[in-house]
Amino acid sequence: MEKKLNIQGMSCQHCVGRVKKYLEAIETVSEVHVDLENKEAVFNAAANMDMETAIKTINGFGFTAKETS
Ligand SMILES: [Cu+2]
Repeated sequence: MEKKLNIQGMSCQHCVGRVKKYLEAIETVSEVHVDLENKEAVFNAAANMDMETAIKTINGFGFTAKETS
């Protein structure tokens, strides 16, 4: 299913790459698109994906992530 995260604090393509690489490494995640301008990550994931851990990890990078769908 499609998941969306609003991610505040990304300032350049390096930030985007960091989030993208992390999400792509999650087993059930595919089709990751991270958009700097829209401050958004859109991807496909299993319904039972551990979103809480993903958000905590992204926040650990210094960003502020919030699930929007
Ligand atoms: Cu950056």
